[in-house]
Amino acid sequence: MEKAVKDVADKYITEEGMEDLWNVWYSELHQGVSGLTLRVGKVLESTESDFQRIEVITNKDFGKLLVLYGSLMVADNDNNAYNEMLAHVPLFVHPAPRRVLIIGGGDCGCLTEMLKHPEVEKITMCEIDKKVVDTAKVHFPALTAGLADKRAELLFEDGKKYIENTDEKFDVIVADLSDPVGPAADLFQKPFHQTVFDRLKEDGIFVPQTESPYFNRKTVAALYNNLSNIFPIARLYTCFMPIYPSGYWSFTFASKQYDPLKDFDERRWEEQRPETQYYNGETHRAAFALPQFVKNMLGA
Ligand code: SPD
Repeated sequence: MEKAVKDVADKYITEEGMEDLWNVWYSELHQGVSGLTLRVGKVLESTESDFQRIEVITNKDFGKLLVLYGSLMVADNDNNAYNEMLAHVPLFVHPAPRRVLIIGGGDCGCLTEMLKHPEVEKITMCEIDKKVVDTAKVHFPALTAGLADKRAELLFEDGKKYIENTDEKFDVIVADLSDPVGPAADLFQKPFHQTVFDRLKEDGIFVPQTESPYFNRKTVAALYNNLSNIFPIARLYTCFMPIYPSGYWSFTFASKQYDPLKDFDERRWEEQRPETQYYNGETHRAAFALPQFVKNMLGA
């Protein structure tokens, strides 16, 4: 008998270091050369809708994460900045935001945030992909809580068709979109923005998410340029979102009358103080202070 075999002959046989070999990583590349990597705890969903792949995974730092077409959308521990800045910035500037439209918004986080405003009488959310909302209801109940509010109307249809065909006029419209790819791409184009302008009341405000000022420079600049050509007031603002490319994200405040700083109703915010994690009077103002490289990019 060889010596190695003799040594283990009467021992309990086990292989050290194989107790837990789960070593699954989520990796999202930005333009193929750099990106964000997360160690996956569990894969809770992996499916496809008529429009896109849908995944829900878990990670120790971020909790549950929703991934659409391989791109991180929301996480338990990283959604507040995006949803709150998209929701509260226009709603604390408009003096009477009664009628609101959300284009997209499938995880419902923005809807739930906007419903914290008592002035809001009705919010229509027009989302093309019912499966995203159904998935969010199962895995992100805190984000979808607003669906139980009588003021929320949920439509499953193409936001572009909806806005082209509705006769309604809105005080505030937000575009809570994924990225300018696939079915959402039309919602980043100038003709859509012109239709949004036409569907706003005479003092209406439009806020779309406008991508990363670092990784999506051309897109950010083109969106800003288009919106500046349509709306009398267009101001870019930003927030910190670790799960999005570069962690630095932008929105554009496009408005017929109101200025996001001069007309910010800070007193109303002080009185109401909806429960938030990121938004407050200071972050509202600070979000419009832009680094020089972003100003240069916008020609602002
Ligand atoms: N690349 C990810 C960009 C996501 C921006 N919008 C997310 C919408 C979540 N409601």
